[in-house]
This record gives sequence, structure tokens and C-alpha cells, in this order.
Amino acid sequence: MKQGWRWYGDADAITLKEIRQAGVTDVVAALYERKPGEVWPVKEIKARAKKVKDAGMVWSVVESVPVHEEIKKRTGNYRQYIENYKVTLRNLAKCGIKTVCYNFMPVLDWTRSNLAYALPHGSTCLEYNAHELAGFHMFYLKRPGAEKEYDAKTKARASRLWKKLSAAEKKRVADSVLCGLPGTVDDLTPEEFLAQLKTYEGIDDRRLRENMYAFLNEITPVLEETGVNMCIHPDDPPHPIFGLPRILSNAKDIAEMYRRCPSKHIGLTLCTGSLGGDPQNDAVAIMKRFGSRVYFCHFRNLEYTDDKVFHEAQCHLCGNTDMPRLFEEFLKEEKRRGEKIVVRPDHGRLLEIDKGRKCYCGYSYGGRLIGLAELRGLEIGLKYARKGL
Ligand code: DNO
Repeated sequence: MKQGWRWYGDADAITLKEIRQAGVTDVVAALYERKPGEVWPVKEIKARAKKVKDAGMVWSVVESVPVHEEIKKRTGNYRQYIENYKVTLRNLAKCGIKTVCYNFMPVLDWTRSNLAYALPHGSTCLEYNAHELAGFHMFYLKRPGAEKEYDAKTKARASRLWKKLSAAEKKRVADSVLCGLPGTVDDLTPEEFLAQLKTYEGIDDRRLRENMYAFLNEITPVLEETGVNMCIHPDDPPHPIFGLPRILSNAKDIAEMYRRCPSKHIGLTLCTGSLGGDPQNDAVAIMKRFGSRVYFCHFRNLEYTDDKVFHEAQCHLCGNTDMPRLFEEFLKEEKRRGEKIVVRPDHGRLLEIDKGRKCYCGYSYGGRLIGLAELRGLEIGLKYARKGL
């Protein structure tokens, strides 16, 4: 693997020097200051790449070039935004950056209900509790028709749980959804969030899929011309939330995307943590079946404490994804291709050594250092044990 690390630019509490010292060769970054739909100018891309190069690494993966909501809905100015996207891809290619991660989740990027779930030994991690989110949806946001999204059992459970939560806990859930995580562009008020949800009325699962395939096929000529690989990030969590469709959640969705968008440049970011949010997903089988179009990986693990309740695992190798087997498939794919693939340790716990630093949620130094070290150990161990990999 090529050792990757997500860097949030100058606003990141973790410096390039620290990243380099962790053993990283490949930085994963973006022009965060550019809003969705804007062209990324060559000059700005070059300036960011130079900073990374001066620190002894290469900016090889973009995460993300966000897809404007109008493209997802195919409304308003979407044609212009697609043209702008193409220009950005060309500009990135001119600067030698040919791996682009993005997602096609409406309104919200990844979602959690608790950004500081305390583990027994005192470090914290991110938690997802579907019942708390259902409670937030029905009883805090009070979105008209929200009840229709849930079956009777789920509603009853969410209602019982919501009544038990203190005002501070309810706020914690609301803040986690509306303003907690890097990825979603702006912090939202409940009213803004409701308004954004409303704009998706009439866009069902099929429509969103067709819009995504249309977008990908429209940019394909640019991918063929430049050699850029688009790697979609799976939905996190991998199921519909807040009544919004989610269309890249499992093997069936990936298979349909590959079939409808046959260019080899339309690929996948294999994110074990996002896929793991559905216990039915088998990330090892996904790597085996779709590996030839995996161009970037996020490795981490989840631990479940209840049905639809999980937190990010204490160890990147242990949890509901069988990481050793997955890594074996990953190494086979690297060998087949004759090329190394960038992997970044995805998320990490917040440990004492990062106390007082303003790390982006999930993007601590210590937690990810451990994750990277574990992945490195696994790679060396597998190569040692299974000669020929
Ligand atoms: C969360 C990330 C996501 C990811 C985007 C890709 O930690 O994995 O925010 O960057 O979904 O577009």
C-alpha cells in the first residue's frame, strides 16, 4: 500500500511535518475553500501541491471534489456545474493528480449521532445510533411526514429513547447531524436543513440513480482524455436517512453503477467503515468482486453494541470487517495491477496526546497514527506469512 493521510490544509491542527514523520508518502487533500460547483484553478491546485511536496510528500488523491446538489437533482444550473466539474478534473490532471474521491449522498455527507462516545479506557470515538437519529428526525426536527419513514417497532423504540434523553443529549444528537462533521459544506440550522430536505421531494431512489449515472457518463470523456479515476465513496451510513435516498450502499449498487457506467475510470473508494454500517455488507467479497476498479481505500473498523448502533472500533484491524482477509484481497489486486494503491487510516480515536488540539472529528493525530501502524503491521505480517503476495 501507499501510506495515505487526509490533510485539511492550513486549517488542520495536524501539520505536514507530523504527517511526514508518521511515514506517510501520499497526502489526501482538497481545495476546501472552493465551494461545490466552483472551478478549481490550476494556480491554487499547484500552490497546495507545492506545500505538500516541500514537506516531502505528494498530493496524489483529492478527497473530495464535491458534487453540487443541483447536479444530484438535475435542476437549476446543473449543466454549468457539470462543465465546471470537467474543468476542475482537467486542471487536476494538469497538476498530476488523477485520483478523485467524491460521494453522491444528498444534502448530508457522512452522519453520526455522537462525536465523543467514551470508550472504557477514556479515549473517545464516533458513534452512530439509528434510533437516536430517528428520534431527532421525528421529535426534534419534526419534519412533516417523518413518521412515515419508520415502521411501528422503530417508531416506538425511538420515541421511548428520545423521552429518556436529557436536553443536552438531544442537543448533542442535533449538533452532530447539523454541524459536527467535516464534509457537509456549511453548518445548518434545523430550518435550513428542513428546507434542503424539501428540495429533494420527488427525487426518489431511481431518479437519483439515473442522475448519478448521467453525470458520470457526461464526465467520462474527460476521464478518458486525462486518465483521472473517479472513486465514489460509499454512503455513510449505507442506508436511506431522513427520507433521502442513498444509492451507493452495497454490492448491488456498485454492480449497477459499474454496469451503467462501464468506463474503467469510474471506480470505487473502498471504505470498510462506511460499508460496515450495514452488517449484511461483506467488504471482503466487495473487494474480491469489484477490486479491479478500486483506486483508493479507507480502512477502519466498527463495533456494534446493539441493532443499528455502532461506534468506530478501538483497533483498525478488529471489528465487524475481517481486515486480514480484506487486506489479503487488496494485496492480490495490487499484485495483479503491478501498482500500489493509496490507503488512508480512516478516522481514529481521540487520545490524551491530542487533548487541547482542535482536530477535525475523527481526524486526530494519535488515533490515526495507531491505525496506520496497525495497517502497516498487517501488510508486513501478511507478506511475511504468505510469500508471493
Ligand atoms: C468521512 C469521509 C467522507 C468522505 C466523503 C467523500 O470521514 O470519509 O466525508 O470524505 O464522503 O466525498
